[in-house]
Amino acid sequence: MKNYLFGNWKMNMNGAEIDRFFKDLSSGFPEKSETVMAIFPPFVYLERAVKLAKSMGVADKLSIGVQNVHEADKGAYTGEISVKMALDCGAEYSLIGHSERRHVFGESEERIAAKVNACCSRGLKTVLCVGETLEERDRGVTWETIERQLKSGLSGDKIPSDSIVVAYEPVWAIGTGRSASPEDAQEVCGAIRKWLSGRFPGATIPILYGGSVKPDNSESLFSMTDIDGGLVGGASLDPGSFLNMVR
Ligand code: G2H
Repeated sequence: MKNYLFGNWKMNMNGAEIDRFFKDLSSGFPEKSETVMAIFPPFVYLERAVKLAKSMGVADKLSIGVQNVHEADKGAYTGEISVKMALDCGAEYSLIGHSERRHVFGESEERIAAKVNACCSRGLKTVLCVGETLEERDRGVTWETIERQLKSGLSGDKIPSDSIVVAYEPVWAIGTGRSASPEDAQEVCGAIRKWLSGRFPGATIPILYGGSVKPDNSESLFSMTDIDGGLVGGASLDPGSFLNMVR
């Protein structure tokens, strides 16, 4: 299994900051790395990020992804973008079902499944995010929650296993500075691995952990058996921290 480091910039960074990020990143970029890397900028900067990655000579190791897409190809959906548009701008990955989409924007399980299917049918690799709230953890229904999200999100019958990455992001650990302990994260990621082996027999699907990952806790999290890497928010905005976590 390869290692993964994906940076979800959320609604951060402007053009000048992105230019500086890539300049700084390229100067410290590892010549050889086994880590699959991707950055998910706000969609208005997708093309800029793709061009910068190419011009800095890192495009073969660093992919660009989109943080959200609409499931329809086109139409009267003000403010939305389609999978085709994201692909046209050079995106290789999408993030679907992030907790901020589920809980802040009220995305339903059905909509998330429709988005996963739209991405898969168009050839956009998909990071399906799952995670329980603090209330669900306290009620002891962590696994029921994750299993429901996996079952629904991956319910399509034409999902190619090599297009899917699963990110476990406990909602209570996102942007709070409070990461799950490596053991807690491993317990859930191990259960996700087991579930995925039933859904996609023989497939190797990467499982990432996300939620307040930073350079000083990444090593202990990424050393867990069923954690193949990280989906990092805040700490991915700094090129030094990003490279540190890759190393
Ligand atoms: C979880 C994570 C990235 P952060 O949302 O998806 O963000 O690392 O800031 O908790």
